[in-house]
Amino acid sequence: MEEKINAFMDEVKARNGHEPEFIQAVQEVAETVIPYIVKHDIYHGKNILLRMVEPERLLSFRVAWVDDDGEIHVNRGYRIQMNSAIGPYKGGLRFHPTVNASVLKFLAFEQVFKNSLTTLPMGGGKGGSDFDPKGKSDDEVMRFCHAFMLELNRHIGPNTDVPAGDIGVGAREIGFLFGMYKKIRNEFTGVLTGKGLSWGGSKIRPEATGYGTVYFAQSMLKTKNKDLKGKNVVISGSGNVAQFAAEKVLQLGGKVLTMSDSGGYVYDKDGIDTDKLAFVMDLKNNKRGRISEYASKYQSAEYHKGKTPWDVKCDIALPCATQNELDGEDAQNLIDNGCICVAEGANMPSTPEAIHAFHKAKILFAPGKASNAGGVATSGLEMSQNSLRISWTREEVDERLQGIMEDIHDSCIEYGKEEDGYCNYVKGANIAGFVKVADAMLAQGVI
Ligand code: NDP
Ligand code: 2IT
Repeated sequence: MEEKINAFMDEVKARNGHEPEFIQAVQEVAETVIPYIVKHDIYHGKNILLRMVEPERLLSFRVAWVDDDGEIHVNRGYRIQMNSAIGPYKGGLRFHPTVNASVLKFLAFEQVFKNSLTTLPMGGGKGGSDFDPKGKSDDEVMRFCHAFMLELNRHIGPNTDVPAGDIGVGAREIGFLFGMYKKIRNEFTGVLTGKGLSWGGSKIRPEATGYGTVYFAQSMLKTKNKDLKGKNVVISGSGNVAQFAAEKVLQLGGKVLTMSDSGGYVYDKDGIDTDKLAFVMDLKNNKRGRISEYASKYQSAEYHKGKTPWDVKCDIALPCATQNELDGEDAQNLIDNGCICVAEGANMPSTPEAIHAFHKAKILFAPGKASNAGGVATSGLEMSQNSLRISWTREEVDERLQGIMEDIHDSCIEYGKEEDGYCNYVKGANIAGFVKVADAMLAQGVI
């Protein structure tokens, strides 16, 4: 088996050798899915995984824009249309200086499996730019978004490809992007998700990724007859996903000890309660400040510059910032400190060494493509509401979100439960996600 996996990976590396994040994401899938393919005649010998690692289309384009001082800047824009076997391409846009083809291909690849897991008819895609929104004025961000959509508009559409937010792309950016799409195409359609509530957005979409991650953690804990009540929770990040993960943890009776950004983390021994979380939301979403300001405001908190929060003793860890933010040593720290459950809010935040350590210690570990799927699932619900030209209540959307997260958990158990009863959620998510897409690809022939 190892030989088969290595042969496959050699081929992937030969074509994509300069793309480490993409190779990392493919390796994890290959290790869990190839053994399944070999055992199932309908998939064996069809090169399905080889077809899945090649994007259906990879677009790269120039984005030129003018700053407030009249200076001209050039950024690179991308859209990776990875797989449309089960629905229109669907996935976020990331604006961050680290964005490149490797990062977006890993995200688009994971998105294919994640979207399949949601049970909704969505293919996988991802896009973005190396543009850095930090330190830019609202007008500069608007001009950049308009310039970006000037090109992107010809490649997307409500039945073709439906982008949304990701790192650096939130409500403000989606508004500017939607405005330009509508202007150029002269149509009001659900071409983006994460829209404002008064112009086609869905209730609960801003909350969905963070809430969904905590719902998933709750389902995992339930298999051990445990819940979130009274549990100490360490969260990384302080953006969209981290904020609403924290909110749901508080609602379910847990205590949030940390939040972070790329500068460092804050540890509040008294816990980040609802009022303090409101401060973080205002700081990050309106003032666009740094998490270090939390420690200046609250005396119960310490700021750890340049550090990640994984050495803080906790029961549950929710990495909600970015890829590869939690390595093997961090994982060992968490395990040694008694952590029983890790649910990824971010995409691929744990390195392969970290995942290996979690599995070895047999603690509950959920990969992002399962536990953070609530965001894109609620995007799928936004698409349905747009098509029907109606909007569901908060309660209706939240109920559907909870149902979808439970279904994803069930799928992981179905395909991931091992002989000793331990659930390998990585294996479960990869195989369950694969099966639906592979069946559709087989039905549609070699294209
Ligand atoms: P935001 O831009 O709202 O927040 C990102 C957070 O992560 C910020 O606190 C940011 O700090 C921190 N961060 C970003 N890059 C780094 C880095 N290199 N090192 C340390 N910290 C970093 O993004 P989201 O909350 O939307 O996204 C967070 C993660 O969740 C990403 O992995 C994303 O792909 C994933 N995700 C998002 C979904 C969504 O619906 N938005 C859905 C599913 C997954 P700083 O401000 O200093 O940059
Ligand atoms: O990684 C993700 O799932 C997202 N950034 C959300 C994608 C979406 O289309 O809502």
